Amino acid sequence: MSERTLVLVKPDGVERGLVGEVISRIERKGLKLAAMDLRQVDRKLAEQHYAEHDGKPFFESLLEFITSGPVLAAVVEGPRAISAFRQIAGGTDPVDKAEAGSLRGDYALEVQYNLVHGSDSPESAERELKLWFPDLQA
Ligand code: RTP
Ligand code: MG
Repeated sequence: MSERTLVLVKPDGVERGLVGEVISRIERKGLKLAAMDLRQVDRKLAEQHYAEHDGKPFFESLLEFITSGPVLAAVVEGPRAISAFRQIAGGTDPVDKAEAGSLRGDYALEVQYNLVHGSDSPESAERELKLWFPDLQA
């Protein structure tokens, strides 16, 4: 059964020219792009997207970072797309958690500048897809 996940290439990844690398790995894994959009994230969308982290010490700098430059937002679909993309991304901390061979393991050093986002569960995916792509057909 196919599922959908929200993938973001964060401002660091766009700035460093790694959009193609991210898309390439998604496609090579066998996942499909259902929608894609380069956009500037405003404070409101950033707060809604990262609502679960409200109150944490890194929340404010996370909002500043995600609104600091264009973000590539994509809807990615395929069998087990949510877990499959989390595997491609690697763990949140790019050195201690992300394995070599993952995007974060290969291209990132600091936890805030960890290149990509992927929804972490079916519930998160549903919420985030509504937020970022409200007009997307089911
Ligand atoms: P994401 O939501 O961006 O896909 O990342 P994730 O699930 O792997 O990690 P999550 O726990 O949801 O954290 C969201 C983002 O917040 C930043 N962060 N900074 N300074 C810190 O300790 C810290 N911890 C998390 C990262 O950019 C992380 O991706
Ligand atoms: Mg997360």
